[in-house]
Amino acid sequence: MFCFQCQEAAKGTGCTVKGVCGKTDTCAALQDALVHTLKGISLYAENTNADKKYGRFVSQALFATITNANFDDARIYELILEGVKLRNELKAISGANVTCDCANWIPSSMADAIAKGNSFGVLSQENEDIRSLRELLIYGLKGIAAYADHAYVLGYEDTAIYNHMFKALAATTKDLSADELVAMIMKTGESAVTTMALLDKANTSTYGNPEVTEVNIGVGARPGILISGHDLRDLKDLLEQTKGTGVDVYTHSEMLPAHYYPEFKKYENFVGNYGNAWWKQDKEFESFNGPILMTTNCIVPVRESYKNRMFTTGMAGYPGLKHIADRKEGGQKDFSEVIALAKTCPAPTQIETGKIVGGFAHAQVMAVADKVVEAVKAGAIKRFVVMAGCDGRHKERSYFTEVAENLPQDAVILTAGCAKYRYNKLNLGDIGGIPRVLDAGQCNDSYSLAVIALKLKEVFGLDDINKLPLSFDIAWYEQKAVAVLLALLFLGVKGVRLGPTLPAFLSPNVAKVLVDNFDIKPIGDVEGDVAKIMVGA
Ligand code: FSO
Ligand code: SF4
Repeated sequence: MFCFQCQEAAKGTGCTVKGVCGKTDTCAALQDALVHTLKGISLYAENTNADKKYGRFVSQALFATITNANFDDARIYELILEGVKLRNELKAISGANVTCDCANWIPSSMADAIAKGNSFGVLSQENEDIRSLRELLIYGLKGIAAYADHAYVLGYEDTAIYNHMFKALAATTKDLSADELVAMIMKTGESAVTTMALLDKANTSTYGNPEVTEVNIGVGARPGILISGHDLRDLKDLLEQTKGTGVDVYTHSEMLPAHYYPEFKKYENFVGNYGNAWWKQDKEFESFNGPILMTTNCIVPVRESYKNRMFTTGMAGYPGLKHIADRKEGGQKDFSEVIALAKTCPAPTQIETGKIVGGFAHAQVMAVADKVVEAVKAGAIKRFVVMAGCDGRHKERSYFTEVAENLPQDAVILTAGCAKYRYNKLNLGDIGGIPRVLDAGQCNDSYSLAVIALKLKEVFGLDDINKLPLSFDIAWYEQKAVAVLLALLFLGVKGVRLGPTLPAFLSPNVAKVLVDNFDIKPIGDVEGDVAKIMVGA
């Protein structure tokens, strides 16, 4: 295997024996064979007016290959078989004669698919710059795919997003120049903005606009179910089905922002958030005592002690865990087994107490825009620092906690994604009632931060987003963060600091293109970075 798609790639170069994430070499090969198949679908779909079902499939299958989403060989192989079937349908519809292997291969067995993945993996492209550009493109698409699937689940789709996915995936099979690939990457940034905007519309139209909320981080005395991942519709079904059963529902990691939505506040058994970011789950799932439902990534290698009470659903998967089937159209998923199990479990063990505050998505911030603008004009707020993205295991990530602690009192942190767990319990105070850490929501809600920035640009009458008193100090881990980064670049944001390390998939030449054109920089030492951030350097 060779995989270097996430920030924790072994030795900062790539996982070759087994993923640091736990992905086995067979699963990695199957995922590579799946992406190969999706390229075949795309080569036919890009020139046909393909039905939405093809775009939906490509989104869901790409989503399954995101870091920590699906470790289940059998499920990935099923997706390959389904993909080949859909590709052959499109082949017949288009009547085109495409010679690429990805457009024609037919797996005879799982072993055959593994062999295919091994011969068409990342390293099959020998030119390191072309490899780097193609993979950057694919990783951006994976992030978009995840967000597009969340929007689809809520009934929101946009064929332009699917069409771009086809074009871009097809582009990775063609003999394109570096410049042409860079242009496709920029278009992918545009598509990431469109997709995050669509998901924002889906979430807020369905569940209301997030509002300022205090979230309990302690526990109650009743048994509970812990829901993690990003899928809000799964949460809605679970809340409906646990109502009046005596079972409480808690969020973990990226599900925390669900508490900010008016629709979910209606449930008296939706009691709080348990624990921290995804990578601490091996300890926190143990002490939670009750069932855990993973709706999306991030799953870490599952311990025996809670294996029997952990479930996956949607595109998440893990061998040996029970998988809750998809809902029938218009219906709900059936969580009765999860609820029945919860009733036999003790209440969660308390690991902390208190509250955290969040809910500062665009509508809520706009509602207090006057106050914010006044604080900037009066000099009470000197700088906004976007510290969105992901958390992860690396010790170097304490950098982000220390930056948060060391920023002067007149700096406000704008956050989204699980990166927030590095500083959202620090009690950094407020500026005239405006908290110094404003949490917009999940990683996809980075879109909200962009909307807020564009609004501030308008209010201050500026012609360039980079003239705002705004800096970006982004933590990344997996491919959704790549999509968010490409979206920022498309929006013209310059000078983003990226850490804890730069992506292993950027070759020196491609990294140089990003530095030269967008002034992307690696994080440095805390003191130096804080000083530079405060003067916009
Ligand atoms: Fe975190 Fe995982 Fe949301 Fe990612 S839970 S790391 S960017 O999947 O998706 O922020
Ligand atoms: Fe390694 Fe990350 Fe790939 Fe997992 S997803 S195999 S940790 S590079």
